[in-house]
Amino acid sequence: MFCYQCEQTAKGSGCTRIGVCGKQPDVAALQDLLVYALQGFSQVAVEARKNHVASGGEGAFTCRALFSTLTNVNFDAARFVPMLNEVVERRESLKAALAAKGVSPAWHEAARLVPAADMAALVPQGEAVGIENDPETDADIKSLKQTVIYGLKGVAAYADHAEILGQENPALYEAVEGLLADTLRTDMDLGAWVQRALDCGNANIMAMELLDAANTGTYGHPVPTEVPLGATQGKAILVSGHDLKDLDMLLQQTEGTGINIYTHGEMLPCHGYPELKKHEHFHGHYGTAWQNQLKEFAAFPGAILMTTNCIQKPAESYLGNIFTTGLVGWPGAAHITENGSGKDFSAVIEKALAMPGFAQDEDKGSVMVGFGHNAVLGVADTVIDAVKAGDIRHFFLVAGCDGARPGRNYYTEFVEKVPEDCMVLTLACGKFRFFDKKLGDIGGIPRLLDVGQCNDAYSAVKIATALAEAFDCGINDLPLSLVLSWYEQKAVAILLSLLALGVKDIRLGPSLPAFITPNVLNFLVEKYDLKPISTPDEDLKAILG
Ligand code: FSO
Ligand code: SF4
Repeated sequence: MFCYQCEQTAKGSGCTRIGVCGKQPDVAALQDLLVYALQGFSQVAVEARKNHVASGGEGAFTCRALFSTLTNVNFDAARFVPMLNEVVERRESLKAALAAKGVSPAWHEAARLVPAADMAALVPQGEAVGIENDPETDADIKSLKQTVIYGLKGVAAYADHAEILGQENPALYEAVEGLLADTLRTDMDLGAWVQRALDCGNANIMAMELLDAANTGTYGHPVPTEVPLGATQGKAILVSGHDLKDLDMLLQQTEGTGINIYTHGEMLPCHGYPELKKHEHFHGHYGTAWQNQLKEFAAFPGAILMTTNCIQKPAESYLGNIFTTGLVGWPGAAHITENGSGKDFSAVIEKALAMPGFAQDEDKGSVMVGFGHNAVLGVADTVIDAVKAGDIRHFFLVAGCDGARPGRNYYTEFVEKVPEDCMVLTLACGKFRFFDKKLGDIGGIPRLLDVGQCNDAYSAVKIATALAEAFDCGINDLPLSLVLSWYEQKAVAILLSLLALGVKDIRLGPSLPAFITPNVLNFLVEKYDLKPISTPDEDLKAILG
């Protein structure tokens, strides 16, 4: 196997024997085969659009399948087989409709792929189309091509979350399929690939905007909300991942059962949504970021529901208590499927009722969430006045993923050292490095504002754009600095979006992507002033002068 799509890749260069994330070689091969099949499928889908052949949900399917290959989503080899077969079924039906219109171009090999009949033969088939066997010889083009593929995995994740809540945009699907089809091309120069990477960033803005509309349209705009960090006596279910609808369904199905619902990791911001927080048994938040789940899940005295990434190999002690749903999967963990009219979480509920629950109340303080674009822009006048009066000197967006590798305490130290006349906006699971710090307020506005999940990066973009408008300047002229941490491919998509918006001077850590070549990095440094993090002191000094 060879995989270098995430930040924790082995030796900073690539996982070759087994993934640091726990991905086995067979899963790696099946993911590569699925991506290859989707590249071919996209070539056919692009042709179908051009020829007005009716779409039967190809875009949504492509996103769903692509999302399943994102880091820490699905580790269950068997789940990839029906997806591969569905790619081929859908592809052949589009081809037949095209042929009926007299359109039968020369399809790329990927668009003619026939998956082998059994697992033993599928794995070598996947290995043959892995990154190492990419016929592309130009290292920089290969680097940008992989950047586009990884960015598209992130776009697909956002599009899938939005689709689950009924929000779709044909222009977004068209962009995803067009870009994925282009990744099969061998006739594009470096400039064209740079453009594709920026196009991927723009597609991601569309996806994030759609997801924002889906989340806020369904559950209301998040409002500032205090979330208890301890526990309350009684039976309990812990929900992790990112999916709001799964949480909503679970909250409804546990109403009146006496079970309290807790969030873990990226589900924390869900407490700010009016239509979710209205449930009295939606108690609070338990634990921190995804990489601490082995310890935190093992100690949780109830059932656990994993709705999306990031799942880690469950310890034996809680394998029987953890349930997966949606695209997330782990071999041996019980999986809850969609049954046509929703999901039936009774197995999770039964498990929670059979488990001890919390014997007593545990008070561990609280944190504030709910500072999405609507809440922050609601106090925009106060913020703008505070900036003009010199009460707020600078804004820092300290955002992105958390992870297991060392070096991430940079972000804790950075936030601790941000001067008191500066605000910190944060989003995604990297916030758990400092989310419970009491940073006080400036003129009644908390200095630490939790904008939401990584899925809410659009909120940060909207806040920055609105501030730039208010000050009649560009985003790069604002007293705003972006200090980002990345781990998986949603972060790649967000970075490409920021570059597409022309945002400069981003600091990125804890290490740079292994799939970026020195030449591509030089280009990013020269054109966008992108830089790796150094030390909190040096970076703060460089930013604040
Ligand atoms: Fe974190 Fe994982 Fe949300 Fe990522 S839980 S690391 S960017 O997959 O999704 O922030
Ligand atoms: Fe390695 Fe990351 Fe790929 Fe997992 S997703 S195999 S850790 S590079």
